[in-house]
Amino acid sequence: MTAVERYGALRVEGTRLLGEHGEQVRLYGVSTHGLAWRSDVVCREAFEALRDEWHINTVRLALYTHEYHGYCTDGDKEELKALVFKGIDLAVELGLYVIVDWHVLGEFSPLIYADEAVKFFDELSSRYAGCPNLLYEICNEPNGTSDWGEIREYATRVIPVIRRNAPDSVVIVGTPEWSQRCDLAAADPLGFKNLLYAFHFYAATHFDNLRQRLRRSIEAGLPMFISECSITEASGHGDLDFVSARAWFALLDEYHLGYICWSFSASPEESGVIKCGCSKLSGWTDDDLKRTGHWFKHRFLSEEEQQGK
Ligand code: IDC
Repeated sequence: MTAVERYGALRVEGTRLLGEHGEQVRLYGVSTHGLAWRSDVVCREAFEALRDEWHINTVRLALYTHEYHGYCTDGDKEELKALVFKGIDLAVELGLYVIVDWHVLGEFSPLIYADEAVKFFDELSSRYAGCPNLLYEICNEPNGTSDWGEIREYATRVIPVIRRNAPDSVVIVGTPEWSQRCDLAAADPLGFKNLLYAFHFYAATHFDNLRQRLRRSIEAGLPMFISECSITEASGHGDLDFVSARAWFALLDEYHLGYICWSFSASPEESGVIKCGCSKLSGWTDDDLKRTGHWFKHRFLSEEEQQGK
């Protein structure tokens, strides 16, 4: 039975993500690198192998807005959109959940491309209205001077557009400082139902003070989702920190938080889980994986044991 057959349409109640029959759901899986950067992983072979060999239940499609042939800069809009649709259609076929990530990063503020976002999410949500597989992530990592007020303004423009077409959809909202200031959102949450707030961590850079911040926000009632994480440094490079990773995942386990690994790619940095030069789209052996790849693959495989399937 696939994850979507099992849990169906998702909803948020309190701090918990629930399936159609009221059971708590943990989403876990991988994010693509920028879709314009390595599009070949958006194919049936890779998604099916991720599901069947790594036992993930969710794929995140990272649509950079600004850099890497960004959707709002020099990217080919139609091509990128077609890739997003292809990724969603594959997820539907394979019973995976799929997150479409409007990858705000280099432009700092989600307001910069808010008009484009409204157009994009309107088209997406009308095309996939009623699709239980799809979650909408409206701004990856606001940063720089972008504060919660700006994100609130942006979210208040974009969420109603999505909800007009897909009233019950789950929407993931980023927070200031690279989706780490969940405390600001917890102090002033948005007035929409079925929201998850994003928190991102890179275990070799982010430690206990941020774990405490995440814990306090959940305890304050904010529903959280880890839409990006790795066990590397925040640069995506550097040494791995297995001790910090263990502490992070103990916290995630305590609250049954969903998480997505950045990134399923052969990018040169350590966070790209596939070794550089490996172009396989399935059947990755241990030799094909970086240490991050080994770690996440084993983590995913242990999810099922934990959940007693
Ligand atoms: C990184 C990519 C890297 C790329 C860079 C561009 O791994 O190849 O050169 O973006 O800025 C994030 C971001 C995510 C980053 C990742 C690792 O959401 O886009 O990817 N990271 O640095 N936040 C914290 C870390």
